[in-house]
Amino acid sequence: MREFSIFSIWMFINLLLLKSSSCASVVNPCCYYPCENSGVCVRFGSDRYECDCTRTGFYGENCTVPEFWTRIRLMLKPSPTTVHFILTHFQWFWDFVNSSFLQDTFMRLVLTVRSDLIPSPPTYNTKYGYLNWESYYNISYYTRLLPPVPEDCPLPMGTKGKAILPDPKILAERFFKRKKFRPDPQGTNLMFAFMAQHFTHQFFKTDHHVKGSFTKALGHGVDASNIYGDNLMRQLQLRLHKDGKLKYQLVDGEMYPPTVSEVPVHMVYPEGFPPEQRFVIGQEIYGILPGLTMYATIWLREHNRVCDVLKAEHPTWDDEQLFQTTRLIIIGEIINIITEEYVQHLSGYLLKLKFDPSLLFNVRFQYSNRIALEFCHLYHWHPLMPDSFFIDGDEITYPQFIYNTSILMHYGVEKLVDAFSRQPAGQIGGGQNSHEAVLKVSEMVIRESRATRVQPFNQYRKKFNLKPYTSFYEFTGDIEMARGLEELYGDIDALEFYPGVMLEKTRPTGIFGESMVEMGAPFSLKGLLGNPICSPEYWKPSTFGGETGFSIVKTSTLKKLVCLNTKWCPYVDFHVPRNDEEAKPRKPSSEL
Ligand code: ACD
Repeated sequence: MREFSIFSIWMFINLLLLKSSSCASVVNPCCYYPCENSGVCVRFGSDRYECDCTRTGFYGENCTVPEFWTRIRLMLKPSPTTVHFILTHFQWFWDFVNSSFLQDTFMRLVLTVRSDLIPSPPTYNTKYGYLNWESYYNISYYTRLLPPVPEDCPLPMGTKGKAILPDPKILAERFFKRKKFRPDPQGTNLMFAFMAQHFTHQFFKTDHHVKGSFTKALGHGVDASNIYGDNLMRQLQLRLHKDGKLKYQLVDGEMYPPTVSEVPVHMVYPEGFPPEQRFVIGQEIYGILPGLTMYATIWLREHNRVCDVLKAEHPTWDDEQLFQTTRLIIIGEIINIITEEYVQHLSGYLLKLKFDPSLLFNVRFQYSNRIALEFCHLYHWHPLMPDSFFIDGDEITYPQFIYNTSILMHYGVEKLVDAFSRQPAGQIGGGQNSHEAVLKVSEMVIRESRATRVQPFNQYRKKFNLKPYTSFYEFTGDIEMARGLEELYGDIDALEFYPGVMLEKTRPTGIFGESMVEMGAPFSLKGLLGNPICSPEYWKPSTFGGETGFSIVKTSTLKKLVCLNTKWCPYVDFHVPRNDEEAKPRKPSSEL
């Protein structure tokens, strides 16, 4: 009896070992990414898969055969390079378009073509590579466009490339670190760079303490939480509770954010930093750079200015209604400025981009948004940062600039805006343009993308209807960089997502390459127009307190935002001065 049971245990262990070794030799077929054209790979048994091609426009085992209308569409569809060329050339044509009904037609096309690429409702997240309720419902996760690389793949990027991915430190040193400052050929300045940082940190707030790509920004879009705080407790602390306004301090008659001595909320400052210099802002990290504190001050002033405008029209409204309505106006202003000036600038298009939510009222569009991990990663645009900062004739180094709130008080908003609008920012794409002070961030993104098993760059190229690159040389155009990447990654299909969007060859005179635009634009436009204020139910005067508030939203510009809140109007733009007139120094008497 005893012998029998020992034998059976031995047999059982052998069977287990056999089973596990036979499983180990079978590669999960989804690791080969066999399903094309957004087909979904589902594993059956241990070695079989099926591609679900439903509504992809393709059929066949791997969703590779186009249906009739797909074939026609593909034949007629111009390449992204052709579309970009047309949009950035033929001034006479675009002058005509911009002054006719055709502007609306083109703008609608841009919005729909781009946002159709974003799944809505959202799909996967870092924990779930298949659809499920938790991943839809739990908004603490960033969503993802592509599921994670399956855990059981033989290689880190699936089935191609090296068994060990390159050291992020080496990648950063060799391919990201600046050799010599390369200004952006599109003329981007630091006013743009700080706007990018100020604006995006309302919806990119990765919770680094929790594994699995969690975000602290639960609004998943433009909610102005960088101004009002990302939770109700913080918002209530920041509010004056009178006339809808936010708390402030006056210094020489000018409005600045209050300090932690007056408003005890959590802000990130170095240990020992004097409390009277710790500004309190909606976003807890905005004390780090004077450019962010400057924007926080401008938006604080704008909020309180709009409250006065509303109060004059609605003397019966209580603090709450004034606050809430002003917040919606501020959100509208942000979306308008970002669409018509910020994205316009980035695009380099001659088509004049227009913020008009009603363009989508008669097409299929969902008013919701979920921030994606891939969007968060691709938006790490640290090459924008210069070697040092020039303000009013002074050169300021990084150690003098970081966590120095006195810079804002010392120069004032006007001089900072003027200086930042004149100083060129670095070109984002093409590699080797990140200042040493920010190099760690690229390393961090790469590490995080590995921890979250982000699929290879070429898989994302396909997801966004771009041809996958066939060689590193085709990808960078730089023989030395191509050789280096090849040596480290071994296969172009194993190149990671973030190095992919950042190191790709830039378009001629462009701020970045094709992939950044083709992948960034869909996330952006869906996020901007998917905001509830853009829906037919909200987009009407009453939402904004009447025609006055509605008009503030519809006519907002970066220049008005600054100059309605400063004593004199500095040079203010997302582009460095284009001509002698713009380059002329501004004086305190300058008018709007
Ligand atoms: C188009 C318009 C031009 C797009 C040009 C560049 C896009 C590249 C990256 C993203 C750019 C801006 C991001 C702006 C706003 C983000 C809003 C997010 C809201 C949640 O060709 O389509």
